[in-house]
Amino acid sequence: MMRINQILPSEITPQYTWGRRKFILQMSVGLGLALPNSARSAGDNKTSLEKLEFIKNKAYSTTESTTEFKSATSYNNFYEFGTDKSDPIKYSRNLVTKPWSVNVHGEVLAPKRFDLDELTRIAPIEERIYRLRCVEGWSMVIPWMGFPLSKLLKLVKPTANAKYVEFTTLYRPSQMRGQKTSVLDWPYIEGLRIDEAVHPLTILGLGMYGSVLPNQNGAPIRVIVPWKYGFKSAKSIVSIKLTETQPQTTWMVASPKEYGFYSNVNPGVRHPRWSQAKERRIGEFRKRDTLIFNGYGEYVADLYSGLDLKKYF
Ligand SMILES: Nc1nc2c(c(=O)[nH]1)N[C@H]1C(S)=C(S)[C@@H](COP(=O)(O)O)O[C@H]1N2
Ligand SMILES: [Mo]
Repeated sequence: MMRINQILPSEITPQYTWGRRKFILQMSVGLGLALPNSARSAGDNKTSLEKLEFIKNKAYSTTESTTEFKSATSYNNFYEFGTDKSDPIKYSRNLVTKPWSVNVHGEVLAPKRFDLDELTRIAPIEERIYRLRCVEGWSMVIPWMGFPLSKLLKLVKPTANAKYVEFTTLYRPSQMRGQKTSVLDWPYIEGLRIDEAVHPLTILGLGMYGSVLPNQNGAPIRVIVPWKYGFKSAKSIVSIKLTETQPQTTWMVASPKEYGFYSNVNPGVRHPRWSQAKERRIGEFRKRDTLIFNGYGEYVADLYSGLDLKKYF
């Protein structure tokens, strides 16, 4: 990494953001902005990813051992790049993630488009080591870097009509080859009830394993909802819209009998084509019992008291 002889950004910005700012400064001063995106974001090479400053949030982190970086970045679901687990790492390299912004709008008093730099400064970046459970029956343990979604939502002042939050992924077929096919209705849309969205476990992810997100994991910003099936955690988002009515999510539209709006991890509600009672942790052979709410029941069960989780699956 090139060096520059200027005031350290750490002297002018809070501790938790200066890692990113230092990097951006070095990139623009030392190398110019024409550097191919792949050099910044090749997920198969951890050292090429920009490091993030963060504080560990132990209270919300599992102490289970984390999944290998290599597995978490090469075995992915990101249909924008293809349906094979190995497609995202292969075909996401040329996704341009700078500049990037997220439009936060809808039922809010103060709609705003936030650029990535603003997003990184909303709150201290925390490490949250979360389990991620895919509806397909496998799981991982990933150290995410992010901050609570509630901190962003507060800034735009939701109106009394805001009952749901809708997340939209980038639509850019020229760089997302899967969007030239019709495996799903593009762009990818996911949603949460507002109380789920502002729950302290729900975060916006900016990184993993101490560095920014590799493209295949949803660079530069994604949603992470650890008690729900992985598909609720939309990647590479460009829009957050607060709505009065329940969003039509991509997987509900694709297959309503298989994928409901709630999609809480639930060993008692089978997918029509397979049981959800067991799961396999990537890196292990044995199967383990699936935990209700992916093991986060003590934090989130209250959100669903009185709701029939077989009906609202
Ligand atoms: N935009 C978008 N987001 C997405 C998906 C996708 O295909 N497109 N796949 C989902 C699924 S099914 C899972 S299991 C997780 C996987 O996240 P990971 O690859 O970072 O482990 O991303 C989710 N987010
Ligand atoms: Mo998934």
